[in-house]
Amino acid sequence: MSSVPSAPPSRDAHDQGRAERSAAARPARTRLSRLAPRAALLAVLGLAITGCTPDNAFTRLGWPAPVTTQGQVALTLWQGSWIAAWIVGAVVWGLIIWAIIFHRKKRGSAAPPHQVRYNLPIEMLYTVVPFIMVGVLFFFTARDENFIDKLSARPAVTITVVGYQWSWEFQYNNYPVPGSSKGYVTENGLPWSPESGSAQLPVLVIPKGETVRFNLVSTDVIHAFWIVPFEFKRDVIPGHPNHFEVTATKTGSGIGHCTELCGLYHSRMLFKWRIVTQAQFNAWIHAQQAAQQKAGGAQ
Ligand SMILES: [Cu+2]
Repeated sequence: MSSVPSAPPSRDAHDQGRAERSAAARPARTRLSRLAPRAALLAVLGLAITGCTPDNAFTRLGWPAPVTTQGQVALTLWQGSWIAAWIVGAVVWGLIIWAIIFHRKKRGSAAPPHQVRYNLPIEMLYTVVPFIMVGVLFFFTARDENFIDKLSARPAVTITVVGYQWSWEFQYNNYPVPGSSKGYVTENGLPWSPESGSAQLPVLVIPKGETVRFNLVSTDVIHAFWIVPFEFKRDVIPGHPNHFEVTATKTGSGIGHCTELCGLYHSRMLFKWRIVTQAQFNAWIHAQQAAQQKAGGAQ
């Protein structure tokens, strides 16, 4: 009886397989190591292009130019996610092409290419790496969501947005109108119609550079409040007030939407929005106060 234990035959076969594999992989590896810096350079160039070129629909990947600090954060998350997706895509495509080129069946050989299975390090790699990627995306999403959802203790302007079938009412709670039914500046209007078009839509005016809080309430069904370049929308739910804040970074105007199918005239549930300078806002709100006090309520 021999005292030297013999290695199991499968181990020999495994070692041999590994030796063959490493011999075959050597030229591929040198080529890969030459390609890697170029791929890295391309990735850095991609980042530089997105960061340095003028702000346009292409670099924003289809998004409109944001008009608030919160919108800018959402846009950066959108762009960052695309850059991450492209880098992952490039690595995966690179590996696929590498496998196709360097691990195909050899010409003139009847045998199939070397078959590999149960490679623990590789299996661990492709299990752990996706977890890391999800973790990274989760981190940036949670961080930005917290920023976008943050409510300040003392917003400069508070507006209660009332959604109803099929229009909006904007209540400027901190701007009193003595003697009116609501007691503060209230803007309302009519849904879009074929006769009057946008002429009678309600108007929302907010100042640039100030914290504006929106309190969202509904009197009937679920609506959703959406100003496209806010890069943000939020549901307006009966019995469940929602809130959010923005700080506008530029002046502008446009049409806001209801973005939750709420019935027959959902598509007509529009409003006009304007972001104006603080001086213009003050002039506008004083004019509204005077006009509404004269009229004895909402105009
Ligand atoms: Cu609606």
